[in-house]
Amino acid sequence: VEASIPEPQREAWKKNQTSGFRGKTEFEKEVVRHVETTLARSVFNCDENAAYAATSLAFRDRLILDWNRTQQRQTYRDSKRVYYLSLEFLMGRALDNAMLNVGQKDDAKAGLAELGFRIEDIIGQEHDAALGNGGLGRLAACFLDSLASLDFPAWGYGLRYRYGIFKQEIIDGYQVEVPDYWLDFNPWEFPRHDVTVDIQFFGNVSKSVDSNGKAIAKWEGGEIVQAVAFDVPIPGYATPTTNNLRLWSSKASGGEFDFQKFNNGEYESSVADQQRAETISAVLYPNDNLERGKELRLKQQYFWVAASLYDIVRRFKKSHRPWIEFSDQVAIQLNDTHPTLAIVELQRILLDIEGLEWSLAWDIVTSTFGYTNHTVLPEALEKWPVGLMQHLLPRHLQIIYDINLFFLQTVEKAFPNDRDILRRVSIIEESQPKMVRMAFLAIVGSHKVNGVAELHSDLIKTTIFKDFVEIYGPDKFTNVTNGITPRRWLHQANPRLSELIASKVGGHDFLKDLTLLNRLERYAEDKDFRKEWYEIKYANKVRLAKHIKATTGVTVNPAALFDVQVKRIHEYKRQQLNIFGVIHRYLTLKGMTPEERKKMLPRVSIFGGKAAPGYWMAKQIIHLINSVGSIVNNDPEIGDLLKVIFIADYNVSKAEIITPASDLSEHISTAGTEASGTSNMKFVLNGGLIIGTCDGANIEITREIGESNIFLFGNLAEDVEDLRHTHNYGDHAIDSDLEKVFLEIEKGTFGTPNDFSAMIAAVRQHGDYYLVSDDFHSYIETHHLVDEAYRNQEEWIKKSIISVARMGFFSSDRCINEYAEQIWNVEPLVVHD
Ligand code: H53
Repeated sequence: VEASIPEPQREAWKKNQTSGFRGKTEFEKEVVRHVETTLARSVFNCDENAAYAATSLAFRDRLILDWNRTQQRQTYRDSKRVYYLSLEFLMGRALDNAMLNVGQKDDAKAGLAELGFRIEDIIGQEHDAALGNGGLGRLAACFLDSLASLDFPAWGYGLRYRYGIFKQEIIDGYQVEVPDYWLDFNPWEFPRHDVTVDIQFFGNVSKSVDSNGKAIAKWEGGEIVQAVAFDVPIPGYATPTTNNLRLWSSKASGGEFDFQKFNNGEYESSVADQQRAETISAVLYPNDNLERGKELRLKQQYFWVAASLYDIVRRFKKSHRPWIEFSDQVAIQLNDTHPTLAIVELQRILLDIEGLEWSLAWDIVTSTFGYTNHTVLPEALEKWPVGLMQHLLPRHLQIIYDINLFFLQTVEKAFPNDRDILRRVSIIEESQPKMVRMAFLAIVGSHKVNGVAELHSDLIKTTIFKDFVEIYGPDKFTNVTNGITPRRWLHQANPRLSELIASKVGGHDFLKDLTLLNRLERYAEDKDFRKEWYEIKYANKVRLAKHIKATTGVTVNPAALFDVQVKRIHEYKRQQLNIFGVIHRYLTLKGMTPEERKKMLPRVSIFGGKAAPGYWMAKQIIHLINSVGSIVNNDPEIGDLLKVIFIADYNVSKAEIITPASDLSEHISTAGTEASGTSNMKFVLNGGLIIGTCDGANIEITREIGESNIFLFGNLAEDVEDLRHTHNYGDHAIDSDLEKVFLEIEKGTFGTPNDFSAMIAAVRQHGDYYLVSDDFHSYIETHHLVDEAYRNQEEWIKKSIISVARMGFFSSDRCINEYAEQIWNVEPLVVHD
C-alpha cells in the first residue's frame, strides 16, 4: 500500500517541516525538552546520565533529519549504492563524533555549561558500541565515517549483538571476562519494527520440472526466524550526508510465544522458541584472527546475509530496472569471508525466486561482489563442514556444489595436464570431514579481491591464492592499503594537536584532505612550534598518567618515555617479545651501580588488549605482564626508571586517551603475519614514533615518513619460512640474552615459574614459530637506539612533526576513494541543504 501523502495535503507538511536546532539557545531548549518529556525528569533530578541522554537525543533528532534527506535524495537520483557487509562494526562512542561532524560541539559545550554540566563528563557517560574484536571491526567503522564524509551513497549491514565484546577485568593479574550489556539505553538506534525479514533454516529441497521442462528447486520446511532492522545514522564530517548502518536483530517469527502451550500452562516451553531465535544475534564471537567453526556462528552469518540481501534486492526492485542492471545499481563488499554466503544467497534468489538462468544469474552475482582478505594466518581462514552446511542450508550447499562444478570445469579446460590443481583450488576440500573453503568461494564469486597493505596483497598472490592468480590472471587481485579516519583519530582524540595543525596548514580542510598535512613539514625547524608540539604531547601524557593512577594505583612520571603496545593479545603480535624485552631492561638496571642507573632514561611500558576467552597462551602473556609489573613497580631500586602498566579493558574510547599520549608504540609482529595493522597509523598521526618489524603497513609508513623516522628491526618476511626450518625442535640455539630472561623467570622472580613455562617452552622446545629468539637481539639493540634518540628531545620532536606531516596517505578517505574507483565504480552524491 502506498503510504505517501496525497498532493493537496503536502502543503501542510511543508509548512510544519522541522529543522534541527541551530546555535546554543536552541540546543539548550532541546536538551531541557528531552529531559522533561522524553526522560520524564526535571531540574531536580537531572544527573550526568540524564544530561547525556538528552544531549544525545537532541543530536539524534538533528541527524535523522539529514538522514531522511540523504535517503530521499539517493532514492530520487537512483544512484548506485555501496553495501558494506561486516560482522563487526567497532564504533566506540557516538556523541562526540556526532557533535564534531555536524560542527556543533562548541554550541553544545557552551549550552551544557549554562545548564550546569561539563561537556567532557557528559561525553564520558556514553557506553562504547563495541560490536567488534579489533582491527577488522574498527576498519569497518572508519570506512563508514569516510563513506559519509565523502558523500558516497552507502549502507553498512551488520548484526545487532545484545552483547558486544566482553569487558576485561584484571583480577590477581589474570584476565576475567564480564558480559557487555550495552543496550540498556542506546539513543543512537532507530528500531524499525516494520522492516522485518523471515529467515529460513534447515528443511529440505524438492526438485521438480515445470511445464517448459525447466528444473525447479524448492527449499521447504525447517524453521523461520525473524530479522528486525535497527538503523544507526552515520553523519559525515562537514556535510549533510548522513548514511545508514542497518543492524539486524533476531526474534521468533509469528508472535512472541506459543499461545497454545501458554494456555496449557507450559510456560517454560512456550518461550523456548523465542529464546532460541533471539540467541542468534545475542553475542559477538570474541575471537580475532581465529575461526572455530561453531554452528551458531554459521547461523549468524546466514541470518545477517539473507536479511541484508533481501533488503538490497527489495530496494533494487523498486526501481523496476531489468536484472541485468543490478550491478550498475549495487556494489557489495565482503569484509573478510564472514559474509561469503551472500554470494550463494544472491544466486539462489535469482535462480529459485526470480527464475533467471544460471549463467545470467552468475554474471550478475560476480559483477556485484568484491572480497577483502584480511589475513594469511591458517587458523583464521574460514572452513565449514559440508555436513553442517547440508543440515542448516541444504539448498545453499547444492548451489555451492554447482558453483564449484562449473568453476572446476573451466580450470580443467585451461590446465588440461594439471590434475593436482583441481584438488588444490576446489571450493570443497576433500578432507575428513569434507569442508567448504569460504575464501575460495569468495574469490570465485567476486570480480575483485583485495589485500589490505602492499606486502599482504603480494603475499596472498604468492601463497594462499597463488593458483587463483594463475587461473584468473593478476588483474583480479589488487591492493587497497588500509586507512583511518582523521576525524576520530586526530580531531576528536587529540583536539589540541588538531587545532595547532589547523592554525598552520590553513584551517580545518586537512581533516577532509589529509595530504594537506604536508604543509606542516617546514615547522619542524621552528623552535617555538616545536615547543607547542611538545607541550601538547606532555599534556596528553599527564592525562594518561591520571587514568593509570585512577585505574591501577601506580604513579607514572609523565616525563618518562611512554612506550605503548595496545592491541589484541596474540602470539603473532608478540606481546611476549615485548615483555621479555622489559624483563631484560629490568635485569640490566638491576645489574648497574646507583651512579650508572642515574644516567638511564626513565620508561613506562604500557600494555593493553583483550585475549580471546579460549586462547590460553594469550592469557598467560597477560598474566606475565601483570606479574612483572607487580615486581618492577614496587622495586625501590628502580623507582621511575621503569614502570610496567597493563591497562584493563582496552577499547575504542580508551584508545582515544592512550594514542595521543604515546612517545613510542610497538608494532612488532613476526614479519608476514600482520596483514596491515591500523593502530600504527593512529600513533604516528598523533606524533608518536614507532618501533616495528617490516610487516603490514609498517612498510608503507616507512616509505612515506622516511627510514630515519622509524625504528625498524628483525627478520624479513621472505626469510621467515627458512628460519623456521632451522629451528630443530628442542635443540636450536636460543639468544643468550633471552636465555637469561628465561632463567630469571624460572628462578621465580615474577611468581610461580610454572605459570609461565608454556611461554618459554614455545620458544625453547616447540620450534619458536613466531621467531621471538631470532628477533630478540635486534629488538633489544633497536630499543637502545630509541633511548639514544629520545635523549635528544629537539631531534625527537622534529621526527615527530615530520612524520605527522607525511601521514596524509593513511586517511581512510584515500582508501575509500580507491575502493570506489577500482572496485565499486560508484560516485559521490552531494545532498544539498
Ligand atoms: O584486520 C585489520 C588488519 C589486521 C588484521 C585484522 C583482522 C582482524 O581483526 C580479524 C580477522 C582478520 O582476518 C583480520 O589482523 O592486520 O589491519 C584490518 O584490515
